[in-house]
Amino acid sequence: MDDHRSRFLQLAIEADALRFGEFTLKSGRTSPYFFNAGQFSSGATLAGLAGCYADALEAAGLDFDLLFGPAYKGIPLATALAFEFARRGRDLPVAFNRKEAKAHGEGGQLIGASLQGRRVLVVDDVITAGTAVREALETITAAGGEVAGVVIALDRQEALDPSQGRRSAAQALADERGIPVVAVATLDDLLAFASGMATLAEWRPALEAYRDRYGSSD
Ligand code: OMP
Repeated sequence: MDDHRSRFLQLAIEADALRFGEFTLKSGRTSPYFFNAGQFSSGATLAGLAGCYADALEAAGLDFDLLFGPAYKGIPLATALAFEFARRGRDLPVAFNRKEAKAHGEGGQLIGASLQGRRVLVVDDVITAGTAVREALETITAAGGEVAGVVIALDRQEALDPSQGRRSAAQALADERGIPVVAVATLDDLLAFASGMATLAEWRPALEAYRDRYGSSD
């Protein structure tokens, strides 16, 4: 497993951002695990996470010139990643949106650098069905940006409707929009990581059963 994958999973477990038990997802599915990026809630944990995103992007060789963090969870992620790239010698513009458009002051829905004519990378936390990321793509296009790709911390590798084929939501999005979707780690990586950790071994059967039921084949 690439270093950034295991480093990210280790960090997520230490920060309590990856939890095991019984969770109801936005899709209504009951999942034996949940990823809560909001638990990366200190400078050091965000810096560690941003390093994992940057390594995954460098490994994937993506080309982009602006970072976009969808409200709310993408905002600190894109900002931390911009700091990390600056630390590595690349100063990138960063922007994000409000959930509610502001009618007074500077107005509008977007904050930060202009998206006009830029190759925009969406920086978000997780893809299950891909609904949240799809909304971000609409915002970017409406603001005159070109979507260069998507980076997420965790790809849950779920098929939208397993009876209709086993393509993952992330892959479906990549095919539909013709853009790369890069994940720091996937459910498969989590399963591999869990086999090497005694404390996670008890959750492996539930994770595998979930993967069998809802998982993609890609
Ligand atoms: P999709 O829009 O279905 O891709 O789901 C992404 C959203 O689901 C995230 O932005 C979260 O609101 C939520 N979520 C998590 O944060 N972590 C998970 O492990 C699973 C979900 C989820 O509900 O599917």
